[in-house]
Amino acid sequence: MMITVLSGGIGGAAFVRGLLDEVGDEAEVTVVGNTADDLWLFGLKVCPDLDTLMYTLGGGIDEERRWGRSDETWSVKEELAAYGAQPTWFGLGDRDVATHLVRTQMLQAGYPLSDVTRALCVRWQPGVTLLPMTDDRVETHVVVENEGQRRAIHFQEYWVRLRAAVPAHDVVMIGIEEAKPAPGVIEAVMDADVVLVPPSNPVVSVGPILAVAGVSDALRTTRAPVIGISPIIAGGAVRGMADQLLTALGVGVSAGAVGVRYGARKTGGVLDGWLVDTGDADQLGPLEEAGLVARAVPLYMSDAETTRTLAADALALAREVGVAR
Ligand code: FO1
Repeated sequence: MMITVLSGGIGGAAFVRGLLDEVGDEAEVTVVGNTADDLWLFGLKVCPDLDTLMYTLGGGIDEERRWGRSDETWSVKEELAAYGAQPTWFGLGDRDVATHLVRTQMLQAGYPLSDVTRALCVRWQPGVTLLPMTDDRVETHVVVENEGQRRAIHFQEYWVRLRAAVPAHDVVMIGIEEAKPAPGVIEAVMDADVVLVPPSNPVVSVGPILAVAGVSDALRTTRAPVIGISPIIAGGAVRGMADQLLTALGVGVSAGAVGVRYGARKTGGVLDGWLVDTGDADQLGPLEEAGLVARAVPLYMSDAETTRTLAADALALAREVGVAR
């Protein structure tokens, strides 16, 4: 069985780990990773969501932070700060810098990001095929207001330096119009038996993937059932800043509103099914009215067992929808 997952960083990586526990070697899993979080820092290309996926699935992640490397040290960061080098707000770990050095060296030698990602995964053996959504440069910037002046700052500055503590007035994906899907991305959606949209941030993680040319059309036409999982539980984001960003886009911060925003394939959207938390069962009505097959199951991924059960629930809904279609 071929399963394709469209994923951001932390939440998506946790879900995929549970999915791999559930399917074992019964399925080939391809993960299309968001690259709009990426940034150039001190001449190095940092790909936070690809690295979070690679480290989490390859056993190198720091389990506390859920980003960056385990057993990390920060000498490079401290030395940069000693020089007064800006920015100082982004956590560059020494082990993590090695990943960015290898990636940057390969990019400068002319390799596309998809080749670089494949090369890095030779070491980490994540147990999935990890594809960047595109080999082209895309960067999410967030429009904030400062003393009456509106300006766009990189998503990482909004999240890491400002902790999303100021309102976002808009979210823009620089370069998305020119971005082409990376090799294998469209095929991964079209040839899948199941496509899953995990509880990643719908605005800055899944949104960019859907905005890459051809991806949403592939989701609308694939024979595979497409099942999504709400990143919002009881009106709040489980982690990160999805609430601020959904509000910026005028989307309600609820499992129902996010499901309706993705939309049902039968009405031009990208999903067949949508899982909400048991506590949000009141949202099932509007979701069904919007054409989605919606179910309420425990969504909170508190440990390996609950995450594996969530993955099993998503696959069960895929089977139910697959038969129905
Ligand atoms: N998140 C933080 O909250 N603080 C950091 O200093 C930080 C550094 C960092 C370095 C490498 C990397 O791959 C991820 C990093 N993240 C950090 C997470 C990053 O902001 C992610 O893009 C978000 O967590 C959204 O996925």
